[in-house]
Amino acid sequence: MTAALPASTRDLMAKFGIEASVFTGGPMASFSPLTGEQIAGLTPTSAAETDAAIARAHAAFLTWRNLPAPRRGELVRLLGEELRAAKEDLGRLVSIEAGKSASEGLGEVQEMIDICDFAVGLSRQLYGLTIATERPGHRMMETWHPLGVVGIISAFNFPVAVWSWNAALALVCGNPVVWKPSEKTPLTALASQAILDRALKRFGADAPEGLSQVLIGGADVGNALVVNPKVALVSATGSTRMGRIVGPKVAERFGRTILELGGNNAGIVTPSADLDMALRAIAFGAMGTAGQRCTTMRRLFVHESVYDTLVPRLIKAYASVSVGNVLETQALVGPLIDKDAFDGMQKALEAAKAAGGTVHGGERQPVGPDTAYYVKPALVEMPSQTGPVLHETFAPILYVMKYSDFDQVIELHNAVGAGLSSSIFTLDMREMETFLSASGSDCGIANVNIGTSGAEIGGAFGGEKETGGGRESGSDAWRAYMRRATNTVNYSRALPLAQGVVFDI
Ligand code: UN1
Repeated sequence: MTAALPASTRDLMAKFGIEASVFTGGPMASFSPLTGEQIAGLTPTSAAETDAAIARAHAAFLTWRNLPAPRRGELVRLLGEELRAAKEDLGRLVSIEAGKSASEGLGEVQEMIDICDFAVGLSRQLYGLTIATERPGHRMMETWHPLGVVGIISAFNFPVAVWSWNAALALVCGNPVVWKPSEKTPLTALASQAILDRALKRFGADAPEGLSQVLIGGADVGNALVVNPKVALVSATGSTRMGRIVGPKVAERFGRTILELGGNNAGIVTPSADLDMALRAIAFGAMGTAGQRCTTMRRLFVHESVYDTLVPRLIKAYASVSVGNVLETQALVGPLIDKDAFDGMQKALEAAKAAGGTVHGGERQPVGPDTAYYVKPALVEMPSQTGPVLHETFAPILYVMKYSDFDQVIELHNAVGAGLSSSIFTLDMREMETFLSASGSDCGIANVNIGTSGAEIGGAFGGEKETGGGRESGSDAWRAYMRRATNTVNYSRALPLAQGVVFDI
């Protein structure tokens, strides 16, 4: 298979110091969606090797947790430096392996750099509260301690950024990481680990062996990570179906989870919306990354008074968007990840037609060999929110519906299982505030006059309901990676009991 391996991939991997023998010759094939060509054949990590990796990580925890957090932050600072140096190469590898446009591939690496910067600052800000106590001569406070080994399961669509959100926070919080990337994107994982290895080398002997490891394989390897009691936190990104398996298994052993599952994100365009702005935001949100972000806009509610102005313009934008091989052209939309994604998309479009939808676009595009799956993004005008509209299809399909009443549209907006991201396009303060209020959007992310995707790392990222409830990245998401101890100190000569309880002996 080495003959079929595109030379550019081999050369790129060599830049990370990874020889072809590491990722060829094994039975686990992975492909570039740009051409459908096989670019790697890896050997999966065995169950015994997985357990050994977790044991190594646990041993590393016992040392790493005692290193002062700002010193741990220094490792993440170095990681950020190495990522800056490798940005172009890693971004290109993301394009090869996940099919993202050059700009989005680089954007993903930028997201990694941003979270490193955030985590470095955080390493001096792992604050606990000091709390007023009811007892004289006492002090009460809380301390945040490292938690243990963090298992990371990530998806193909953000093959490296999601790891970095977790790894950067976990490392400053005092935890080793063990990462099971998607079997569709193993090379970017190996490259990311190689970049961290460069940082570790510069960091020196304070970093224990086994602080960060990669496991190669599919669901069985993920399962070995999930059931291992030494893994204190499992942070899993993927489908709701996957979350339903992972969540209960970790809960059964009282481990912790951060679940970042499916989204069925919607936008609402109100009568006062800036339609030019809405058009651009919807186009990126719905067609960007070929509809393969968990934050992709999948449903659009347009007020009846602006429907006939906006929707024909959107249909035109859909027809004219460039679809192509992102390494050879400036195309905005790259390929679907594989044939399964294409089949899923066509099935959803058929179901939409059967439910009375009018489909614009969605056809396969003759780009590259037959093994690659490029499609025109699809805009589907739907008479109501039924059938496939209620479920996430991981492809560029935007279901567009007309609405007349604001309260009703909020209800429709919230009437799906997932609760990740949402946006409203309005210049009306009452509509905006209602959308952001307790009775508005029920999602973890609610935006005004921007799309549903493209979140910055400074905010907490995640969603409600079937999205899983986890939060990653910014704000105080770090707390999920630590354990809290409440400490009460008596510096008096008496022993008053709380709640005035008397127990004199
Ligand atoms: C994902 O699709 O899994 O908000 C994550 C965004 C990105 C992250 C998406 N920052 O679109």
